[in-house]
Amino acid sequence: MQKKVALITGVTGQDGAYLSEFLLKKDYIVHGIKRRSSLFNTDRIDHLYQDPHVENQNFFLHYGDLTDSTNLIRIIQEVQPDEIYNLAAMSHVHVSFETPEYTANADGIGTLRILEAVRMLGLEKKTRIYQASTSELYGKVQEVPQTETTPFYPRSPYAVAKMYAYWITVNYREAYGMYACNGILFNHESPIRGETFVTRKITRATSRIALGLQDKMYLGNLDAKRDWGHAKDYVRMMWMILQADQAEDWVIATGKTTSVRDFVRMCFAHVGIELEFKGKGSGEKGYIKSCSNPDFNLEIGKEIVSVDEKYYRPTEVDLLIGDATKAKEKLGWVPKYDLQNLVDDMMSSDLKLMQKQQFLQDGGYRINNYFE
Ligand code: NDP
Ligand code: GDR
Repeated sequence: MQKKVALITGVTGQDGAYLSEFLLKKDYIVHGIKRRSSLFNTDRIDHLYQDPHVENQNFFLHYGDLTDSTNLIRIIQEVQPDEIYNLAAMSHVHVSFETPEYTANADGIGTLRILEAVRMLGLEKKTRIYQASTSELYGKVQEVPQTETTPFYPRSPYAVAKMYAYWITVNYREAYGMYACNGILFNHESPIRGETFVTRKITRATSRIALGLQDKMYLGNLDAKRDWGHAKDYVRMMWMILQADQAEDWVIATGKTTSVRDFVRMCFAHVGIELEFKGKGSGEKGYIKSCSNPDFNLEIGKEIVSVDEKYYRPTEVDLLIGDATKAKEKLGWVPKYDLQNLVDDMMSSDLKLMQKQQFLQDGGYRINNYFE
């Protein structure tokens, strides 16, 4: 039987890396589009790299960019994919306020470029398309929990761009009979999550503080609540969405919500440190209440979490909690990880990473300690 061919945009990102692994295990031939960068940007997929000179390769990388339709048309024509996973995006909500036009181009029009390339090449009936839609579409709370029928109210240039992408995907499905779906995925994290998203920022900083490499961490809105799942569970769903009989849109979420403050508490609890928060708003601070781990030389009462208003967003999404009943009933969605497993996975990985950094630093090597 012929192997299925998948094309992944955003292959170097968190989801692109896990999805590549997942599809290769399913015996797919996987093609990924990566951006040209001045330094290597393939850390997350280096373990999948194959020497292009060997035979029977099943993982290929192509240079490209969602802002350039010429490369998309060329690559799609060459690859003739059975499935396209459009994961590429300027995916940072806060940064989208700084680069709104670029975000609209890559995240909004980029999706149109993919759909139109498939149509122009006459692949409408062959190629199935997954669009990485997001719980950010719900924005200002209209309904709790959020489902496939909850109205959208985007609150950032990122979310507005993704709203265009959502509807253009629906439109191409309805207009041209294409198999094109939106996965409305709620936040999903992992040990390879980008370092500037809040969960990874917290797991890295917690590990560094515990090891004595950093004094404290600065965060923005501690009251924001998110429905956090594990990226490994979510990429499996991307694939399941494209295997369904009918092209539809799906919410993928855990159904539980947690504040940023409580996420910080859980991370410190992982290393035996109990935190106490005092104060309100931008004056709120987190202090060490107790420490049961004799390996850490930390002072009880020390301030280790502060709020810095520079991390506040001009408009915020206060509360996300998803209802994935449709995916559970129709696709059999059963996540393997809960929030505690996610925290444990991220914390043990970052503790190891920071121990390595500590070792190098002790040996006189300069460590990048740029934190955003
Ligand atoms: P990442 O930020 O980790 O990865 C984004 C990927 O897109 C990277 O490979 C990046 O390349 C690439 N990229 C960015 N801009 C362009 C461009 N102009 N052309 C081509 N490639 C580009 O995101 P995630 O893996 O976390 O998310 C995957 C997708 O899912 C994104 O579309 C995101 O918006 C969406 N999403 C994510 C959720 C989450 O919680 N993770 C939830 C809901 C939706 P490079 O490595 O070079 O930067
Ligand atoms: P989000 O993720 O905006 O939900 O988008 P992020 O982790 O950036 O923020 C989550 C919440 O935490 C608050 N917050 C901070 N955020 C960051 N990044 N840094 C901080 O210091 C900080 N302090 C508090 C934020 O205000 C926010 O409320 C992610 C991305 O992956 C999107 O691409 C995706 O579409 C959505 O999840 C679902």
